[in-house]
Amino acid sequence: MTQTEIFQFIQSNTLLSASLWVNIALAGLSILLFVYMGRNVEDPRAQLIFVATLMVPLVSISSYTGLVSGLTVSFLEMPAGHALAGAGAGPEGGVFTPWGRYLTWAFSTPMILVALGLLAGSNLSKLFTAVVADVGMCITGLAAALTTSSLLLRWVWYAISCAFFVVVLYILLAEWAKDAEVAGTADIFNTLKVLTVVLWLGYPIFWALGAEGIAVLDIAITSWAYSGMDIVAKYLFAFLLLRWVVNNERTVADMASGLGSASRSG
Ligand code: RET
Repeated sequence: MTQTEIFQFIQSNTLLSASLWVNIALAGLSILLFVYMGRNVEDPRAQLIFVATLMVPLVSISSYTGLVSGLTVSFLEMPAGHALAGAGAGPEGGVFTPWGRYLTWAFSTPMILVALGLLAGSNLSKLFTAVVADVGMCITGLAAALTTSSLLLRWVWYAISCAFFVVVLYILLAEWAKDAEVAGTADIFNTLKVLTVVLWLGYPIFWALGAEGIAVLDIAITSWAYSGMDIVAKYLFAFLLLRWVVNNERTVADMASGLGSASRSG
């Protein structure tokens, strides 16, 4: 299928295309809002949290533009044994695979973790571990979606991705939760931690249930599931975090952190 045909396929499925356009609109509004909210932030650590958080809707608008245009979507023939092997939605067969999502998660989710790690007062080792495990999770998730030779190997990739995810969850739930107590940011950190853990768990669940997994959910429903989770995990998350940072800039500037003080030396 050519890119134009994929573009037309997406546009002709109103439910599917709405799930993408709505995120382009919300990401655009979030970018404007966050730039405005951050206009007077002066502390370097607070500024770093702002920049990392602002990257989330910027990556998102790029991601969804890639999907809606058909650039980062393919129709892939599923391996033998897959529920949709030999079938599929494309005119020439194949299963709708929005692989651009998984690719761009490798850029957006580390920004979420950097913002959370800074808020928790993480040291560099934990921040590094969380970020590389997260990138590993996204790239092996991409590999799962793109593997068409063997059903078993699709799920092996999926399992590897889950192993990386466990590392991220451990740092969020155990390490950073403790660090945030020491840093004096436990309240806001715990709220964002719960929001993050609950929502992020939804992604592998919907991947498994969607067309690329066991295919009990249709592609438009799966796309809405991701888009809905994205709205909360990205824009609402970012808004809550940034609103807190603006109102508590002093706390951020003075907090105990394993990364040292970002604002003053000595
Ligand atoms: C995949 C499939 C393989 C197993 C696992 C996954 C986890 C994905 C997650 C994605 C989070 C994305 C977010 C995006 C917002 O920008 C790749 C679906 C574990 C946790 C928060």
